[in-house]
Amino acid sequence: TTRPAVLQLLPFPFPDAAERLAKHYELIELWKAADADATIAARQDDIAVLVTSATTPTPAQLIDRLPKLQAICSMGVGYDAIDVRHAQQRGIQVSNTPDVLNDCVADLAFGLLLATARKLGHAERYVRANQWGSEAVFPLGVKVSHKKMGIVGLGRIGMAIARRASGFDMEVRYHNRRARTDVDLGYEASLTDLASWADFLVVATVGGDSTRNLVNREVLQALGAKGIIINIARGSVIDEEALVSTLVSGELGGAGLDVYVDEPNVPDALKTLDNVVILPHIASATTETRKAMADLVFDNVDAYATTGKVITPIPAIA
Ligand code: 8YV
Repeated sequence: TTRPAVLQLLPFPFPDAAERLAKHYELIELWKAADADATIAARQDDIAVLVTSATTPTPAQLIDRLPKLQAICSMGVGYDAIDVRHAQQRGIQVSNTPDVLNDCVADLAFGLLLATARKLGHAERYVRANQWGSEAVFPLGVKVSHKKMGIVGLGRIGMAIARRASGFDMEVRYHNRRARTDVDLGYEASLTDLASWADFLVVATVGGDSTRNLVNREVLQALGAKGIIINIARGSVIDEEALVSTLVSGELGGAGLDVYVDEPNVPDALKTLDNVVILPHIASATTETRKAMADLVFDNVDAYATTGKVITPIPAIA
């Protein structure tokens, strides 16, 4: 009899991860297959576990090609690329990798804030272009310490960002669908009011349909010509067309972005603006954190193989 198989959709940065998988399952590394469709068709009845990631499309159409699928284990905390509701309706467990990446994502939120407010990217280009010492005086940035930070989505990553803000003597308020009862931070029921109050607005929500275009033109205009928006969540949370036009028009002061609507495609207008810092979705991309994420993926697979339950299940989606 063939061993139950794990269908792994993407290469992981750590070779030992694959060895760990092989302990319980036959490993099918889909990206190595000459014909991915044929590989899935040939092994569909053996595949018990699917290993994917927060940014690897895992739609219902793929899930339903695997009639014996019992668990989907994803690398990453976000799950908007996975049809979790459909999987759960089929009784398939879905796991992600929460918490292990909170520090790095929150660190990068501050890296983006400092880089945008103090114009670090622009300054680097200024020096590399031998402009220092020329008539082109480098422009002043804005102070970060003691300013007002609005956090959109005060979850585990949002709380890590709030802790860092206290180290910068910043005042923090937040917007969620509902106020939290376990934090002593100010709550704004209106996102527009939060944006009007804040000097800096940091987007830390989940992605997907529930938050699509949550930060719209009105919110961006309320943040205003001296305001800066930081996005370490998902590009879909901000109306990207409104973001570009308010940055170009000067209605919005600046943006520090790690995520975009159609990655890896970044709107060209953003690449020409000196009041914008643009990064290639690297918030969790450190050796330590990606290793911890990969380990947690395979801990989930191991746990499923030995107990029938994943360790970090995504909560049931109604
Ligand atoms: C990575 C992420 O892009 O965790 C997430 O939701 O977006 C990032 O950590 C993802 O994990 C792919 O490896």
